[in-house]
Amino acid sequence: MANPLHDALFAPHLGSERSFLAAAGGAGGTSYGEFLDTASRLAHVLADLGLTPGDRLVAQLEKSPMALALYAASVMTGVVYLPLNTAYTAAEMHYFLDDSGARLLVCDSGRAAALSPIAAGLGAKVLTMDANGAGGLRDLAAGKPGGFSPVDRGPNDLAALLYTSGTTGRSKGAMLSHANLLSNAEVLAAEWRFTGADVLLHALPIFHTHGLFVATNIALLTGATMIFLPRFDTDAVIAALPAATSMMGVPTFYTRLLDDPRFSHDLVAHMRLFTSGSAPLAAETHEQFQARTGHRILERYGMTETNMNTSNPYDGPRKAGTVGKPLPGVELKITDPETGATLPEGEIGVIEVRGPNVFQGYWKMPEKTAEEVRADGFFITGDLARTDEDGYVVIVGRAKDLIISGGYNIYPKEVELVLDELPGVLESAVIGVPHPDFGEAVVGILVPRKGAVLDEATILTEAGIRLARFKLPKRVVVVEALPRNTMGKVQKNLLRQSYAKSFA
Ligand code: MLC
Ligand code: AMP
Repeated sequence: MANPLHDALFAPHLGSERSFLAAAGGAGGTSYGEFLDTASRLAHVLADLGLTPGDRLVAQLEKSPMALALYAASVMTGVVYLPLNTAYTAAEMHYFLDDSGARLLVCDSGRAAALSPIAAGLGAKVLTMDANGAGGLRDLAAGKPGGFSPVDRGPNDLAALLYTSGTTGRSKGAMLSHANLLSNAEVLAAEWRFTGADVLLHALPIFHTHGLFVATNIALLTGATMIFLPRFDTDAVIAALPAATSMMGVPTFYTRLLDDPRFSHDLVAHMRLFTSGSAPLAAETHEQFQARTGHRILERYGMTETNMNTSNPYDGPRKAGTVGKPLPGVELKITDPETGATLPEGEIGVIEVRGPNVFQGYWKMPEKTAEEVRADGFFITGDLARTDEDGYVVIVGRAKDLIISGGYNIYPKEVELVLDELPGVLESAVIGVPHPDFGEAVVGILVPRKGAVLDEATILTEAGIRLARFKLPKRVVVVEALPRNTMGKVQKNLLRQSYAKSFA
């Protein structure tokens, strides 16, 4: 019998009293044994509800040890775990529940009234779980035994389905297998020298690859402890740093810390490692960080579809403005976007990657998979880059029309589709512009219908019924017409130039 993720991440820790999820001071919290005991009880609930291997479980949950245990329970039962951003609206949730064919939705009790009718209409059961773990799911779990025999799974069986927004405005479910997740955790743990002595400060959300897989799977694999903060809060992170050895963050974490005078050399002198990813880390931030703390942030590059692809070295030079070299086992090439031919060193093209980390394709979208994964297994990332003289990858832009704000991806098309439907709006263009806190921020440029008067507050309120708050424009501009080229295509580059200083 085998279950790759269970065998590598959970089995070694069954019954262990070692600390897994620590409170802010680095002590107390949940031991490995307690965590796996909870996960086993949850696994019994899932099995008793009739969920079978391959069924999808949607979790829209505040970050908590119980929410993390639900991921572990899904692995144990072979159920495919599908975590979703707590910011998603009911309309967005409808899409994910429907597209994934979810059998079970687990959500906060405060959201159950809004989501239950949607789930019921789609044939999914609903159970509640609050930030403190309380709710219908825990009540059911309380009566179950603490051990669970994991369901047999092969390396290519799915462990998770993570939705990632798409150019067309329709999100795609990236199918991630046991082997995809485990191979990446093994490589990263070794490359970044994680051991059971590490205390990882975890302030990321757990509904994305970064917080759920990169951070959590490495900790589980190596027996490390995580200081498990509910979210990134500068005060809480500064209070927790003295007990930590390492931290993983998006660039906004680091710019916020650098803005705080309490974030000093002495505060982090004992730290072993800071990593950054999910969005570009400005070379300036990297240098400021070193000047303040003496540490060089280790920047790496990944994607939902591929897990992590490249990393700056633990021991060698960590070059600001680069994402390092391909990880062991990952093949990377820079290709001509038109022809797919591999380009010589130094030329700018699209990053393509192949390896055990690369996903199994998009859920129920074979045509999308075929567009983005070549027959020989290389995945076309849509990121534009070149390699430098040492083979380090320098990301210079994106071939895809994507905005990355505070580490969250927003496809302009999805926002434009919602804006275009609002009363009084003739058409819209959504762009990303530089933002001091989020790296990039969404700006919506709207053209009113003849005679209509558009008001920013009303636009945002109405769009907010459909779209998660992080996708909403941070600024709305009303113009008479959008700039177009001779083919009639909106010239977003001109708009980006015009509004580049919106948040300067
Ligand atoms: C929150 N808001 C955002 C936002 N986060 N707006 C744009 N972009 C974001 N990322 C909204 C809030 O709803 C609020 O709106 C307003 O902005 C101010 O919120 P805040 O209190 O300042 O935000 P905060 O809660 O502090 O969150 C900011 C953050 C968070 C950066 C800490 O977004 C975060 O943890 N990001 C990490 C994302 C992540 O893990 N990405 C990994 C993806 S995996 P209003 O209207 O209510 O005032 C991946 C692959 C890889 O990319 O390589 O890792
Ligand atoms: P997601 O779809 O949320 O997984 O986001 C993946 C995208 O984030 C990649 O395609 C890149 O565009 C971007 N990304 C991740 N890490 C980095 C990085 N270190 N530097 C620049 N962009 C990054």
